Amino acid sequence: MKRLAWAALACALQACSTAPITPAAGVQGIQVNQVGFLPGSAKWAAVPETASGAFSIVDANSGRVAHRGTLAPPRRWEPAQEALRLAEFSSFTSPGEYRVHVDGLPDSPRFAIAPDAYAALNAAAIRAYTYNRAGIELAPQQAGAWARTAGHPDTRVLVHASAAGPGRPEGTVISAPKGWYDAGDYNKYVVNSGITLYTLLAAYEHFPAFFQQQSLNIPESGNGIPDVLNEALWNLDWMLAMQDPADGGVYHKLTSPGFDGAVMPHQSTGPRYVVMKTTAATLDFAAVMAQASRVLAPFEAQRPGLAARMLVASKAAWAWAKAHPAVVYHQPSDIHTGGYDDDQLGDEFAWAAAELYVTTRDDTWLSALKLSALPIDVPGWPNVGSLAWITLAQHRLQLTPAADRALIERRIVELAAKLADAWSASPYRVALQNDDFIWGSNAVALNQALMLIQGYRLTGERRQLDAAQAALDYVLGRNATGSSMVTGFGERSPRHPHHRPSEADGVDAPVPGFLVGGPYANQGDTKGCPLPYPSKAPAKSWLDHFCSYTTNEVAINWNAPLVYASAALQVLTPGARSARLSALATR
Ligand SMILES: [Ca+2]
Ligand SMILES: [Ca+2]
Repeated sequence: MKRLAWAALACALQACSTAPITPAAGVQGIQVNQVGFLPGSAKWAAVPETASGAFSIVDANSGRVAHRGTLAPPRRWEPAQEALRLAEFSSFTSPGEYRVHVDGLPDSPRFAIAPDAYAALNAAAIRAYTYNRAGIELAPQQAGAWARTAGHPDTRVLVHASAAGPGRPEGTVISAPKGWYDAGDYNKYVVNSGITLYTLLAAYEHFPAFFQQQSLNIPESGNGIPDVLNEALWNLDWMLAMQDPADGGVYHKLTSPGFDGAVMPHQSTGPRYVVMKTTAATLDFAAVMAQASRVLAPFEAQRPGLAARMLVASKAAWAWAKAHPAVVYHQPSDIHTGGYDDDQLGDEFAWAAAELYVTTRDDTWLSALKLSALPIDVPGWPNVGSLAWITLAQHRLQLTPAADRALIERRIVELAAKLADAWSASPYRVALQNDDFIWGSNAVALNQALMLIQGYRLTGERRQLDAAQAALDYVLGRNATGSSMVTGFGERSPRHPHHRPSEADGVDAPVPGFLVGGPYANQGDTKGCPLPYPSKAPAKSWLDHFCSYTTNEVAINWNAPLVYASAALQVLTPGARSARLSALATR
């Protein structure tokens, strides 16, 4: 996600005018999660209001009717500016491949009911990070059609004037290899890495058994470290190099001066810079390194000394931030890439303190946390206070006596209840409201799921799990665009994401496993796009075209809650396969 307007740059390039367009739809079809459901999932579809009163679930291959139900009365869902009727079939649990049928309408896209319904989705959502790795060749045996040459070794990176210090004057050459391309561009940003790594590491910390049995066919597979952690390490290793060893401060980003055109990574060869140390980047670094030190401690044999080094790095970063508590990012005049500027830093201080506290069990950090004054809400890259709450709740049974465990549980449960209420009241059965259709709205839905799942893990209240399921349904096709929002998943899914490798690789299908940003009410890129949005309705403001960087870009922080939610629902949803993993999950 970028705050910069890069329409002019992205769409002045030839790439905007070439690709064929999947009609994005003024969809009047049946909307359903196109990946599908676990047998025990709550199951909903949405049907246009004109439909008759009955629906059926039909076998996708034979056409045989497998289940019959009655449509709920039509209700208007404001974000889509239309009325729909809901079809609930939660009681139907037979594994198979199905479509929703309503007389007079085309059948819905195909979906599955399967005990491992989200296993492939989860694997692909993690492998999307592998595809976005800097500094590595992707071999055909691992990357298939999307194999590519290495780009951006980042072993000779220049210290920008804004980042110069006594030990490293402007122009000093440093090495900061590996890391993930942040989004559809080829730059690497510490702030957005913060919430991204947090969410991936939390997924592992909360559901270790699920990830321990997963093999992703990535370059490190089989090395004794679960692959989700191997993938996280690719970016953690880069981040360690973003800290100035002289003072503990952390550079805000590693970037080209401007955005590249639609080229492959190895074709982007200009100079790269580390730019400006900031308080936000340094605190996000401190938080993630304290968390990673804890999560990676069991893998001392594979990475000797790493966990200890991360904790030292975290404390050094904290010390720099305390001494420089309000250094906000200001874009230098010769740098034009993403800003990720954030001038509200209380949440970053709290999150870093929480991770240091849980990892060290030292009450000094608990005092620094100022817990009673810390708000809780649906998180996003500039709004990370909730990550502190999640970590404290996860470790609530091991905290020191000074911690207010009741407060920690209450705050999580209050937010989850509020979100579940919004889901219950929604005519469309999603927690999203009209003003949630911001840049990256699909990740808003999934971060709502993240918080609902935390509530469910504390209360066991089924409606909190079902509301989280609804958020996953939403990004997988039960939405007003009628399309899945994850590349490669669903009969209708994004074909032209704002993702340079997908645009430039000559492969018809986009790189799979990426969540696109999704509907954005402001439709901020219309000037650069050769075709109009299908509707003014907030929930339909999505364009499956490379030009639409505000609705069809990919980003590491958006995929992370997809990884979390798909794993959590696979593990926590009552049912045969999940029960075993649920018993093994840390509660
Ligand atoms: Ca903030
Ligand atoms: Ca392509």
